[in-house]
Amino acid sequence: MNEKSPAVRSLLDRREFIRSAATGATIAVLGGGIYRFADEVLNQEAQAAPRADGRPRLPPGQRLLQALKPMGGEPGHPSVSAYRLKVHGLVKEPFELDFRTLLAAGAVDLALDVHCVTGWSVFDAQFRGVRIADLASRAQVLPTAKHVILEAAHGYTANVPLDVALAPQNLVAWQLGGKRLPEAHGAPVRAVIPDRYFWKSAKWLTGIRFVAVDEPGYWETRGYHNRADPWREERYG
Ligand SMILES: Nc1nc2c(c(=O)[nH]1)N[C@H]1C(S)=C(S)[C@@H](COP(=O)(O)O)O[C@H]1N2
Ligand SMILES: [Mo]
Repeated sequence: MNEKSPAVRSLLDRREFIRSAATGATIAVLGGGIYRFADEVLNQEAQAAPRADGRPRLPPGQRLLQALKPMGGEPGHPSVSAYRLKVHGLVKEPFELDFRTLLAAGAVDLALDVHCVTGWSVFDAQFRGVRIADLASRAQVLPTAKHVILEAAHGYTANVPLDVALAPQNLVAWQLGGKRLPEAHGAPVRAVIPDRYFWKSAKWLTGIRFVAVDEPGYWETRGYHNRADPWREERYG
């Protein structure tokens, strides 16, 4: 394999090509050579294309997949009619939304990169949801709040500092890839915190609680890193 030949480089600039490379397709290039592009080529391209903040798009030690992998967990109640999201804790105006009200609370469609601690990442996963920041401003978070606890079915929780939680790419999401979120991925509603390892993205979300003192969650109390920044490889605590 010759990654540096100009023909290969120019092909690599084309998105469509990158997609076919991801499938491991065999490609004939100018000059008659046949190159089989393994996933590593795509991963090297991903490493080379930095984010707006200058970080490599693919964090260290991660490998790109084409779609989210269901990683398990104990699902909550699947029914949308029974669904409630509670926004509470250190806020001036706590509130609860049912599914219909949530859908009408200012939905956005975002293409988000996610990074699982087990080593896979997905680029541009299409989520529809409401920004956590919008829910927070509606609740009027008190100045004493410093951390956010994402609460899910069966007592699963994940913690993030308030400033991290309020980043504009963080969602409470009910659609993935233009379709209703599959149950395995957290239906009816999950959190998405793309810039932290994916365990922070609580599936089967039931509440967002603002607190003064940090509360390490399900994985954070089982040996995983409290901050979980994929670019620092904060996998284990
Ligand atoms: N409620 C709940 N949320 C959860 C989990 C869980 O077990 N329960 N697992 C976490 C972990 S470890 C990961 S990697 C992601 C996986 O999300 P996915 O199954 O949609 O890929 O969900 C996170 N959210
Ligand atoms: Mo995970």
